[in-house]
Amino acid sequence: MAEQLTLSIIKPNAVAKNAIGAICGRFEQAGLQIVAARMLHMSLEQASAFYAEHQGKGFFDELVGFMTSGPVLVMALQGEDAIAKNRELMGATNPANAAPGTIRADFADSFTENAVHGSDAPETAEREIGFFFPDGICKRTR
Ligand code: RTP
Ligand code: MG
Repeated sequence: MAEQLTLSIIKPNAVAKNAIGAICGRFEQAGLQIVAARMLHMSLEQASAFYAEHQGKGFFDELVGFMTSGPVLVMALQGEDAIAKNRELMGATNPANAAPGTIRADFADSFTENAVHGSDAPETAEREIGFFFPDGICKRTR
């Protein structure tokens, strides 16, 4: 598998419970490098644009309301097979189904407040990284 980039978001509930360090530690221990990071409190416009693929779905308003409820930490992660590796570390979307030891099993509060976001494909990762880091990232070469 090749070196990849993926976008990670530590969501407002995980930031509020002071879990940034614990979650970033899991990424680093798994060999993912943080190559961009930005803390921000998203506007309704930003969150709606970021989640445009989910517009019209039943959970959209709740999702956007939650994602704008407090600050988030947005990161680009780099590593071997980074997209799948990150999603494995995250666990299932619904924390009730998340395997023990995954980030969502340990830090999620509900289906909506599930602690983290991770890109689901290379094209999505490229769009999502460009969305939050339009000026580029510090991609590692060593
Ligand atoms: P994410 O995009 O956050 O990494 O998570 P995902 O791919 O596993 O889930 P996705 O289907 O893309 O949904 C995006 C986020 O919307 C919320 N959600 N709530 N209550 C519900 O039925 C429901 N379904 C989705 C979650 O916060 C999910 O991560
Ligand atoms: Mg998704």
